[in-house]
Amino acid sequence: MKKVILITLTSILFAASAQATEWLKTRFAELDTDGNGYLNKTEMRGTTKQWMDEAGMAEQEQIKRTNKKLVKLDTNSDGQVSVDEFISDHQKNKKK
Ligand SMILES: [Ca+2]
Ligand SMILES: [Ca+2]
Repeated sequence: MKKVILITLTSILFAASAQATEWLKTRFAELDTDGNGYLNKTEMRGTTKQWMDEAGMAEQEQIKRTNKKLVKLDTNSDGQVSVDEFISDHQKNKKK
């Protein structure tokens, strides 16, 4: 009986994380406006502009923070964020 519960739980968790990955991929595709599979600085702004505007942040501060976020996401330092870098950052955040 215990084993059945464990298997059920594992498949629920797996489904949830697969769904989250799918969601992130969709989100990434929306942000990647030129569709080259990478987010550059301009496209990254699309991820942060709305909430930064809402937070009342000045333009210069917004750009500074966005660039910082890009550097953080860009684990292989090629100046762009790939879909893998994008997804693994979200997974890292979840573990915290
Ligand atoms: Ca792009
Ligand atoms: Ca990169």
